[in-house]
Amino acid sequence: MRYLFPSDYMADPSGHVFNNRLYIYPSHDRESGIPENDNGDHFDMKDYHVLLLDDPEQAEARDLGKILDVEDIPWAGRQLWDNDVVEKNGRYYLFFSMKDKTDTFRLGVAVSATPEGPFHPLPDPIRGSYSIDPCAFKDDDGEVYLYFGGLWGGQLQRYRDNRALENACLPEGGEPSLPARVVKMTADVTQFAEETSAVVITDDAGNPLRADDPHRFFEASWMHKHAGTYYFSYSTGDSHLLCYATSLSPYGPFRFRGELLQPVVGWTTHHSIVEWRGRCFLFHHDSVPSGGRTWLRSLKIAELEYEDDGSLHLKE
Ligand code: FUB
Repeated sequence: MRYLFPSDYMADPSGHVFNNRLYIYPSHDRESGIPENDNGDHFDMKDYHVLLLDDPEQAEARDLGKILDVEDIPWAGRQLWDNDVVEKNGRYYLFFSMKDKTDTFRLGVAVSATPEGPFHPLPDPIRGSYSIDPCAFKDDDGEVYLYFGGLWGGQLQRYRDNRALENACLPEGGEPSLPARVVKMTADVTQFAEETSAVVITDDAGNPLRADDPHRFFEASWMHKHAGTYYFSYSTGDSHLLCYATSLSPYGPFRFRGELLQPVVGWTTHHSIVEWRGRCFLFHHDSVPSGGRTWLRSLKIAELEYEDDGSLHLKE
């Protein structure tokens, strides 16, 4: 494991291979002076940069500069959190989470002709979108799916079955946990093509994970496909693990398979998994270089490997 970009604080790395190069789309952490609280107000980010790796062994990623600024987004309130990028028909679509002017998290789209941006935001958030942490996955047939959702500061507990609740409600103890959401996107990749559905994670017996299970979903969805199997990976939030679950369908249900990363320094843990040049890489973050300040995180890269049964773990 090594740090990828020591000269600035960045987090939530979404890695993608475009044109045989590895682009990383992180959140851009900064010191805003806002005190830490459970709403995550101290994560007060204002722009995105894109980083580039030409080679897996390159010591540090290169910063290609700013690709989107909160001031350019017409519906902006505050807090540019995790983002992700997908290519379709030669155009690049950046999905981002941000609070609107009513302090409600929504998902937005910005478009570019190149993976290096700049990205031009659409005037409104995606219709019917809510919560945070979009992950855009293009399947082999060209369909694009968006996975999203996050608890606590990510506001997922304010919704059930795509409807806003009068009062936010977190499941407790033995109740089924609150799942991430998945949705197919329209052909032009700018709107939901259907109602979003639950990303159900089950134990080996097929029972959905419970709210008190340390492996239940919290935030930071990621999807990748390997040998025909869909791998849904995610952060467990307050138990601070990165876990994964697998399915033969992009909609799941996903069977819990294991832990990918143990708790890191800093409250949040977040990641992406990318296959590149015959190898599999984990991009993630921790708060060691900032002395444990959870809102000032640094990017890391590690290598993963598959076993014959499709299980995935950090390479020794
Ligand atoms: O970076 C802000 C938030 O912290 C992300 O959206 C979460 O996944 C967590 O990493």
